[in-house]
Amino acid sequence: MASDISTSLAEGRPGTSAAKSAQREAQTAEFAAAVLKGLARRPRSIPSRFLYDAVGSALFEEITELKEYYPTRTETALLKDRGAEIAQAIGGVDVLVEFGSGSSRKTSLLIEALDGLDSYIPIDVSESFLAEAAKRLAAQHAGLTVKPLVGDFTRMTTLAGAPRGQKLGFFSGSTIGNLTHEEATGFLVNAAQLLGRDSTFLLGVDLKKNLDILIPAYDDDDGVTASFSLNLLARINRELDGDFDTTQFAHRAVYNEAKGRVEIYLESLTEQTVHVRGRSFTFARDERIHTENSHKYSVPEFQALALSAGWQPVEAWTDEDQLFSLHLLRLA
Ligand code: AVJ
Repeated sequence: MASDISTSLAEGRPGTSAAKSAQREAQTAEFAAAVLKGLARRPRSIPSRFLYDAVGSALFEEITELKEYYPTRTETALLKDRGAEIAQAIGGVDVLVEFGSGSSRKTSLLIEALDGLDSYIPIDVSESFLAEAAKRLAAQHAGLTVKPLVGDFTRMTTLAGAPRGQKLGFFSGSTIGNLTHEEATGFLVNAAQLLGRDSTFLLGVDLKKNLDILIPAYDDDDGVTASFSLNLLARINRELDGDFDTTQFAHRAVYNEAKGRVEIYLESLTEQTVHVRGRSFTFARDERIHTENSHKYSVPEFQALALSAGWQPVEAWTDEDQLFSLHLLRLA
């Protein structure tokens, strides 16, 4: 059977250029609203999803290859080394549903380990990433039906056009760490509804660990993570007629012990006034904008969270240095 990439996408008519420019406009309006609201409130904060424009996504790819950034390489090694064992624990599966079309390397390793998989459904808000990932995966796995779904999986209530059969969800890279515990629980409840009865869910979750390892992963020597954070201000300048001087803000990564998370901030190095879309924002020296959270979970902590969202923990795999975990969950 030849690989088939379905073009029936979930939302809109993304093929036409009119639809594309309308979509771009809607995205800019959403970004503007979030930035103006986020800079006006105290403490100031901007949601982390806005870090991922084209420049930010390319910088994040660079982060995943840094010596200090252990999550990507550790998760990939777990999938490679324990893939057979993981596939056995999962059992029969027909449809793989990936939340966020991540690096196709990790997905490929999982697909290879799973025997008898029929279809792969990557879900992502970015149509271009999705199309590219879908094309790569279809080319790499002859006989696999690839049906990309454009949309925000946190708000999706059904898997439009999904084939019948046993489903496995996949949410890699500890992306769930961006969510608060409450948001993560909500996400898991929604995923249970999307995947349906008897489904399984494989998630990559970053472990709690020594700060000597954790902090450099979010504040590397080459300053790639700093550039990734500061790109948010550059993006505001590009898209929202902003005048941030990116040399007058610094990237800060701090661990919040009580909340079990790395918090990322942009800190004003001086007293300064910045303009965005004609509005003024005055920063005191040392005043911060909160841009990201990266929650860390021990194995039992994540299992308790999963249980509270209606998922039964089946097994968890960790590397020998206890840096990263893969959790398998099952719906009763
Ligand atoms: C994509 C959310 C998993 O928290 O490790 C990495 C994002 N930010 N370095 C993470 C991130 C700065 C990353 N996640």
